[in-house]
Amino acid sequence: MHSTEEVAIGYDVLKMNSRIARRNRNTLERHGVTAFNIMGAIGSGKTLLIEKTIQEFGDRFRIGAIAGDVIARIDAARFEKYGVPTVGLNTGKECHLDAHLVEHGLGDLPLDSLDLLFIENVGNLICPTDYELGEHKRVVVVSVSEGDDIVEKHPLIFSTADLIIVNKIDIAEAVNADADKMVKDACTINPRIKVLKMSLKTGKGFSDWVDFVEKSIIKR
Ligand SMILES: Nc1nc2c(ncn2[C@@H]2O[C@H](COP(=O)(O)OP(=O)(O)OP(=O)(O)O)[C@@H](O)[C@H]2O)c(=O)[nH]1
Ligand SMILES: [Mg+2]
Repeated sequence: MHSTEEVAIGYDVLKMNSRIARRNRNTLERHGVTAFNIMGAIGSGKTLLIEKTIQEFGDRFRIGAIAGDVIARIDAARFEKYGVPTVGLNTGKECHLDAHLVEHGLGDLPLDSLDLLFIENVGNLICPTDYELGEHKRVVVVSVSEGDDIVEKHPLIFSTADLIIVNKIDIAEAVNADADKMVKDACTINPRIKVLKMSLKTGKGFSDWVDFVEKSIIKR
């Protein structure tokens, strides 16, 4: 047996995070930048989604990127090779980005010269849920290879998301996954969520993502 005491630390940390996230959003909007928080488990396809988006929008919109990783600049380097302004943020032992880290990242980006900002969160379906960053849209990328019960097992992150991308449908049969079940689970958890089935490998579903991004753009 052990006794427990309630302390307000967690609440205060999240309250403080939300306050900084609001400040980030104001900063972004002052510069006319629309920001996307790209979340999802390790290896679900977050970096590839952003890379393909940079290639797609190359001439039409000015894109910046923030790559959140526990260590190293491997994903940041993947964005930089397209010549887009990029900041790599390392979280060390933390399994999510937070608004304070992102505020520093915004300070290192030429916001006046950007239209869109893609923030790749640390690979995880749990920790990023509570931490708003100041983004305009919250996107979760899940892969069919995570198992088709992955959505119902992690309801919280989907309950706060604007869009879920069920990715790697090209290998659904090989991994014995039912992508439609994943879609159905997401809609049950969050009837407001938009859902896209996609293969970043074959390009299936990508044009719907392009539409989503374009419709999300904030007015200056
Ligand atoms: N077959 C297939 N492979 C894909 C697809 N999308 C991504 N991949 C592969 O999945 C692997 C992981 O993709 P990333 O984009 O690096 O995944 P991530 O979510 O950024 O991973 P972390 O940053 O480590 O969390 C790479 O080998 C991609 O080529 C897809 O639609 N189909
Ligand atoms: Mg990545």
